[in-house]
Amino acid sequence: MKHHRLLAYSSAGIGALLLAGLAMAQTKPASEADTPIPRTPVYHTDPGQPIDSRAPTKADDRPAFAQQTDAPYDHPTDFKVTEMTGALQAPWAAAVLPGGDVLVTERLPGAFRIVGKDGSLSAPLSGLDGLHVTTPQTGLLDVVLDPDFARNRTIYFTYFTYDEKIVGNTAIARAVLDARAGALRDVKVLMQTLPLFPNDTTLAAGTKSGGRIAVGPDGYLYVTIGDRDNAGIRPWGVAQVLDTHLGKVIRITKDGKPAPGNPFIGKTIAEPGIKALPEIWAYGLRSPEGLAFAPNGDLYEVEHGPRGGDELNLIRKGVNYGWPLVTHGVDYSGKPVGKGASTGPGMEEPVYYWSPSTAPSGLAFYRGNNPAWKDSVFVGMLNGRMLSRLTPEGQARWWARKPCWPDMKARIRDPSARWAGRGDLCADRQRRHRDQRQDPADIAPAQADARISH
Ligand SMILES: [Ca+2]
Repeated sequence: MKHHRLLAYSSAGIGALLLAGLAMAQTKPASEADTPIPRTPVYHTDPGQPIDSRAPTKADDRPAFAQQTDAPYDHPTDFKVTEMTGALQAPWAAAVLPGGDVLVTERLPGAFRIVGKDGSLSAPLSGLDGLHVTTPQTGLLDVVLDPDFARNRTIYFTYFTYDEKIVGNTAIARAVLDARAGALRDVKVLMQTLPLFPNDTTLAAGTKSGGRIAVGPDGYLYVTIGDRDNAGIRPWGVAQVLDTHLGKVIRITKDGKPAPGNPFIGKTIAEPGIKALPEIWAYGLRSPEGLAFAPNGDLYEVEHGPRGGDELNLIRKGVNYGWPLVTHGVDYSGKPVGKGASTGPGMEEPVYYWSPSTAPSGLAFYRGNNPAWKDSVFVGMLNGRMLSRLTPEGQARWWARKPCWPDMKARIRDPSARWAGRGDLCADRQRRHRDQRQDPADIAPAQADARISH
């Protein structure tokens, strides 16, 4: 039986609002690789030292600049954890509603629920008929509120398509929330990303799906789409090809149209006559799990590398982030990916990377007034089982100088969104049996129960 918990997270009376949920298995997670690298990190919290003492997965890897990886630990501040509910099934994302209730997506089976600030849990909201999100194979992914939600009650969400018993790809929809009636109304599919199917039709739904949404300061929807590759010996090169949405950040209007100013509108790709897809904003991504705007308007993304080389990227218009041509990781077999390059001309470097992998998921920028967390972004870690805090270095580079909460023993899916007065964190506490065998410390009762004070 899986256990999933929604937890409150706060510090010194000035809080953060964080949400996280279920880990979704990759085809071959780094944690199941075949080498002696420990599957679950054992973290150290010595000030000034990296928390993860394992060697990089790619033996000859070199950071492109100082502090691109292995940032030192610094204990930032005390905080406590309070459980809000332990009754969620496979939560994937959450959005905090005005008033403090939390709208949560459960991925499998797909459902929207509202977690009351008193800890109550609603029945699944009605209104999703026709999207097939409650089939066992598919389900819901992210949800965000319209910036004008208080007036228009509009939400945007991602889900998996499902047709003729075959899972498809990530789709984007909107709806109007009627919380009092427990319903979604005016559900409208905005966009179906292409191609409809992965490179391997037996690939599990949700594998390298992307599906994170961020609403830009420009009012457009930015959405990550994973490369939907089965992570075989030869990576599917779709992230480098501009006539698919796979391995991209796309940018669309709230009606699902290509947003004005997108970089590849009207452009042809290598083969004459084949147009680049007009929704593409950036490309060369692998398995993007997090997407969020910083307070200064910059857009950041986190993604799973193959084995090692999980990345934090600063996403800019038209830029190529390199997958699968360059990576700081290696194939699951231990062999190089492609030619084994870590960097290359025209390929944007991650502003920070993790190796070995920790499986970063959601992102949330701190916008509160606790000075200890000023300028911070929080990253939930799945395999890494921690909440990481990153702070800026220089003008544009962010790094994990201050990873926090390394002893959580929980997979953090989506630290999210509203930072006011208190903090909430939804933490998935599912364990893999294999992990339990590997890490005796992890067999102990999770440390994230009910309340923790540090
Ligand atoms: Ca990259």
